[in-house]
Amino acid sequence: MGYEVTTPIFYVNAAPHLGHAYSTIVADVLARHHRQRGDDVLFLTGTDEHGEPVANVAADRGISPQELVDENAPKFEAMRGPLESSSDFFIRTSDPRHKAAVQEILTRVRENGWVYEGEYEGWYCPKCADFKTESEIAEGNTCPIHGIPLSREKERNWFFRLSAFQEPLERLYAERPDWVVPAVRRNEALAFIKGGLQDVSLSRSAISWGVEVPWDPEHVFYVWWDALLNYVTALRFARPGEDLTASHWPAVHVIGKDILKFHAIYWPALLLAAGLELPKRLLVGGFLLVGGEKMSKSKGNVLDPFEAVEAFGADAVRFYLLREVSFGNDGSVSLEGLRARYETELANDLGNLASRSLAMVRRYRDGIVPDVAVDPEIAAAFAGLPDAVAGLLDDGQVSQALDEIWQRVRRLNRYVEERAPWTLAKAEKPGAAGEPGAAPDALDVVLRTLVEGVRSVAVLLHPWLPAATTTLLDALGAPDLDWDGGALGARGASAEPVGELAPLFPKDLPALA
Ligand code: ME8
Repeated sequence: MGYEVTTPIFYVNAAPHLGHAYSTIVADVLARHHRQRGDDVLFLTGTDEHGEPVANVAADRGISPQELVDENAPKFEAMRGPLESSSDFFIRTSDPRHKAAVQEILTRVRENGWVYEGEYEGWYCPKCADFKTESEIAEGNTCPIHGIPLSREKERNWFFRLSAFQEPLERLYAERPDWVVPAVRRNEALAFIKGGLQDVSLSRSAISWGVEVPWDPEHVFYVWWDALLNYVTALRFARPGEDLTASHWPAVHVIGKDILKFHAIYWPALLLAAGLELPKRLLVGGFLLVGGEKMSKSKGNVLDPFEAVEAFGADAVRFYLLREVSFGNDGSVSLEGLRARYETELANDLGNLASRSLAMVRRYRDGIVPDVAVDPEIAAAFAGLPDAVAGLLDDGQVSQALDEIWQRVRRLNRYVEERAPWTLAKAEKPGAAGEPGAAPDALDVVLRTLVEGVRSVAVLLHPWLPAATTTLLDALGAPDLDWDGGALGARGASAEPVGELAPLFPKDLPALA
């Protein structure tokens, strides 16, 4: 089955920070999980290269906007490797193929009767590239997101009849109550719709850096329309020689709460106007905070994803962000917090569990995992786990899904302490294995349960910890990532001994600056 998952496409007038990395990681978790389910995944990310801010920065620097975006887009593309992101395609909105598709789709929207010419006057934030409605204007006529003064702008424009979609959008929200998650964001979008929708500009004539309006070349399309359309235009050229529209649209979108209005209101209206299907889901994340404020370049409080990965590794950064900032909520992040979770959860809870389990099988059974059934108590604790995690992921509960698995990691740690296999080993008489009522059976069960438990959580944790789980599964001689195979007990006996395992999360971390 085709599955498309997207990140927001990033503005290129700033360098990437951990806030940008967050949505990439969430989308990557979903992409990897769906590959494990056997879906044909298209994980799409990219850069949003048009609009006034880019044109302004380029003018300040005395270079062309195209030169500026060519210089900056690779900085976002470069996050892929360090973050272990498995994105399949990186779209850039200055790509001529994207521009041609935008022109074609918006021409169709006009032919369908949803576009007219008029004059617009309103309060405009150049950083949001957005006119603000009355309810969105902060004190002193400033932008509620950027805190900068809004400017009064007036221009002849092409308009999109957003007001005509009031009723269809209300119906969408009534019929698909979980179309936007979490519910707090759904309610926010619905309240905005119920407050009354006004028509919005489709084009701008004050700038020329954008996608030309084909029927009026003095104008370019307003950057948000061009940007939103990336999610469908990319399907035409992401895979050479194929058009993935029929197989992969509609997509699941991962976004931040600051761009809710565009995705939850403008985007479905535009798709309806173009006669296209609506997205499957909008998964809306909160903000990463530093010192109680949104991490952002303008606040000067950004953490560099490349530095964080350099110090702790991609797995740890991915894990930390999703564990610390429950997806959907805001949460504070810091390198100290990252180090703490690295040491307690990754190195101790998971790393130690894996090392000890493999080491004990090697020591007590020459690496051969005993061919016995897993302990029924642990089997009960793991029952239904792959389906439960998949269900949470489908609902956008990416942090809760991780927590479900982590509770099992903790359960296995308690199991080691409860059964104390080292004591069972001492009680074992040489050659006693298999004798009725003898101790070896107990040790066999514990070892088999631990190894199979570690394998099960490794398969299920793969979307969050791709590198460590690959190492671990290789050491177990069980590299298969098939999601259903993540069920406890899904793997039978093997004649091959387990391999050696170097520490998954070494404790010799560099000192923090
Ligand atoms: O909004 N915490 O681009 P962008 C969490 N081009 N997420 C954060 C964050 C933080 N501190 N800072 C930024 C745009 N983000 C548009 C999108 S989509 C068709 C066009 C998230 O580069 C932010 O919420 O300003 C947004 O979802 C994403 O990074 C891109 O931000």
